[in-house]
Amino acid sequence: MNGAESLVRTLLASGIDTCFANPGTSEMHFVAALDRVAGMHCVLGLAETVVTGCADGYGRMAEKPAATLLHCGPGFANGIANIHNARRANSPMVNIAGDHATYHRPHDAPLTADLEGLARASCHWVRTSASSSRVAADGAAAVQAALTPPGQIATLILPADTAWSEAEGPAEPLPVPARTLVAPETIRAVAIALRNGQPALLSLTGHALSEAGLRAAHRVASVTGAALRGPTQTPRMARGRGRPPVDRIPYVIDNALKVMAGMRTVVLVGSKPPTAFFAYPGKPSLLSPPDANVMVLARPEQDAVAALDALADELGAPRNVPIPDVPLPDGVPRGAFAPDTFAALFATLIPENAIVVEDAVTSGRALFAPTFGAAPHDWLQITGGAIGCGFPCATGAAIARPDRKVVCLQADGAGMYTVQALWTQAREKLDVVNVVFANRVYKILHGELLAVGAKPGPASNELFDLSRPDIDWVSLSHSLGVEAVRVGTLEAFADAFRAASRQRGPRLIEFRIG
Ligand SMILES: Cc1ncc(C[n+]2csc(CCOP(=O)(O)OP(=O)(O)O)c2C)c(N)n1
Repeated sequence: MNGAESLVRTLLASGIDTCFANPGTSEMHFVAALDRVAGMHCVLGLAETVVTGCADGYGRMAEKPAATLLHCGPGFANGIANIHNARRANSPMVNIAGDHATYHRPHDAPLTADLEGLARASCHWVRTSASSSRVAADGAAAVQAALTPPGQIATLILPADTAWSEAEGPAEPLPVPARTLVAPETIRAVAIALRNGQPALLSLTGHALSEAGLRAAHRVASVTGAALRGPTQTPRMARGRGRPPVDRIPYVIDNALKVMAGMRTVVLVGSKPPTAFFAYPGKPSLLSPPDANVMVLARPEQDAVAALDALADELGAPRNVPIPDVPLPDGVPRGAFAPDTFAALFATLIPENAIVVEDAVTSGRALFAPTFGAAPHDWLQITGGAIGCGFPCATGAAIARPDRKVVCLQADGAGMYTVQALWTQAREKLDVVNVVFANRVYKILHGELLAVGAKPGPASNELFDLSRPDIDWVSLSHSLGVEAVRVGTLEAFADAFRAASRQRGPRLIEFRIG
């Protein structure tokens, strides 16, 4: 058996059965090993940023890593933006990055690059296999690193000769550390701070946004009056009817500051101190009032759910606190697209148990509160601000959970970064309804220009405008194998969305705005 086969067998033994790939010559022995060993679902992505975005969505929904197969430094570099989003989501991921044979590197052939440097800059764990006999053990260590709480990006670099030379055999899976428990004195200290009755906010992320985590946080809120907030961009959150209605910290800094204003205690539950997305002249970076007491209940790698429940017990909260019924917005919105009327409509359309993946930028701003009363669903957002996460993340989520409907809400500018993922959805016959908000402009950047104190002019108009030519999403989608329709009103959208949801398989709805 060669090193590549020892690695494929090790990955399978460690529970990895899905590989998102865009291979090249240095990965040929890995591909040949995939031919010899049954059990790996191999999924082709037509750009590395699609491959890594798929692995992100997969990791968030499967709660275990997929492997990616990437080609040398340039291929890895193409994948970094969505590795970055995955890292911010604490998605588990194992990248197998093929590279030149060890003896070929000194000759500086065209694809030679500082692959290890690129990987170190973007991943939690990086190792270059030194020999074919090490590959299997390195593979097992990579999976262990990826599964180490709260979830990590591991990259194993595989020089071609370590893949094709003789190896002894696969390695056994390595033990995965459990989430550590929060110390009782930390829980008591937070309870004391919350008992003083002054305005407090719990900033939740990671598995604190699971249904169990949100229910535990809801118990804490019921006896302390503390506000609950998720991050501006949530990795995955259990939402809808029967789940505590928790909003996120707004993106727009003035709105975020309003949410945080007057807070005397801010409790971090798996999260970092709430921070503005960008610096704006004359505005603070940190969103909590400067004199607030910022306390850590649980670090990201700790068991935040157990900590929240222990905190609720310490505070004497009842075990079961009823979740308020949040009514759906009144009326059936009609007419042209607007973020708030779309949100009110979408709340009535979310399929039961759907996975909603959102990279909708300005079109998605108003979606959270109106959908509190929607059918139960999970919501995944672009976590690292590197736009172009939606299509691939939805693709990976659909592969992880073929039993659930996936809805991808995608802004058009962001969508053009990774539109190739639609082809993978068609190839894999995935059950995804893609909605593209075709406003034909980088709308957010007009607001950002003003927010940093600059003025619009010919250059900004030219650089933010996506028309001339208009992108024809229906033709584009058809050419990639996904049936598509165009709508221009909310009522037409509702009809198209219901029709798409009734069928299995990928669909795209272009919502023409303006
Ligand atoms: C990888 C990456 N490149 C560039 C940007 C800067 N950027 C932020 S939003 C944006 C445009 C978003 O436009 P669109 O997706 O059409 O959404 P809209 O603003 O129209 O709602 C750009 C280019 C970014 N965030 N990430």
